[in-house]
Amino acid sequence: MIKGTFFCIDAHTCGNPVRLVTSGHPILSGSSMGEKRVNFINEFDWIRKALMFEPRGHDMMSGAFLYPPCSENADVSILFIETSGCLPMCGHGTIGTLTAGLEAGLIKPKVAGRLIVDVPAGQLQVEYQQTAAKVDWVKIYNIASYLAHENIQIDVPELGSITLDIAYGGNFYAIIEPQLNYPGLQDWSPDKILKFSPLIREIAGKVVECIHPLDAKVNGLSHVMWTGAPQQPNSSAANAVFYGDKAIDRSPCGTGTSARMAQLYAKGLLKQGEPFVHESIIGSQFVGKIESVTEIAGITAIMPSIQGWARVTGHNQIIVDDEDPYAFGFQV
Ligand code: PYC
Repeated sequence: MIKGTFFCIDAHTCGNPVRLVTSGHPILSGSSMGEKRVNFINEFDWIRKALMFEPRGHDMMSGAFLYPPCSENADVSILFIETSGCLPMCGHGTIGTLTAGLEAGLIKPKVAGRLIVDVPAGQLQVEYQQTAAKVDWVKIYNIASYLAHENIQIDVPELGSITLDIAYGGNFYAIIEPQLNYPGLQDWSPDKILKFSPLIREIAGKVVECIHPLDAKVNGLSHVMWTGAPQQPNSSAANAVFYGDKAIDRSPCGTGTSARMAQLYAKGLLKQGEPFVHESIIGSQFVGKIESVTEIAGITAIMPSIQGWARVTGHNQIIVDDEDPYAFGFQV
């Protein structure tokens, strides 16, 4: 029996996929996107699995649903879906979703060039530039981001001692900078990222607690960022972000860039207003900036912005037939 039919606009943000699902939305309970996200996870996770995992998706697949605004001042809401679950916030996902949604006429901004977007992690202010049918770029004013833990030392089997910081930028990131047992991204293979990241996430996640001080629903160390010297002369730094079970972000990672700027700010290495051009594992770039500095629950936090671009790659109608043994996907 056909359990669901989903029309999707497939796109990528700086190389990382975004599947914007434009029909087949489940009706979600809750008044905020945080509550709707929990309802989706509890009752409709089969949709995420069917659309994200093989054979309809792949290890890096990520996507989103647009919902009506939850707040009076907002234009639209986004629910993120990934192979790893439902992220509270996703930067590349927001840039791709808004680009595809605006180009298809699915989002009607109250003010051209500006949007207010409700996401599970909070509310985003957005600016974008659209020339004729195409969105050239999207700039997200992300939620408050902060350094949560500094100089955590762990022992990683077959790697040895690793020192890392943990910062929040919409998700919690273990940030690993070059050191004795890690020469830097330029001398580190994707195989090593895939091998050591889950171990580091598991070990570090047991050593420290990662809970958002204002919303306990946002918790858990989910992402591992490996940093290094950039390849492009105009980049400030390079990174590769591991998430889910096997994903390495092809984009420079929006929430990761926010977390990284919060970490660098806390260490006195990045100033408010200074452009931070962050390079991904494939050389694509986001431009980040610390727009202002604030405090949440007594913690110094930055208000970051991230600017990037996305392109639509195709339209896709996906059928989930529960007589298909792989209706809800699989992972190898
Ligand atoms: O851009 O925030 C991001 C993101 C998170 C996971 C993959 N991309």
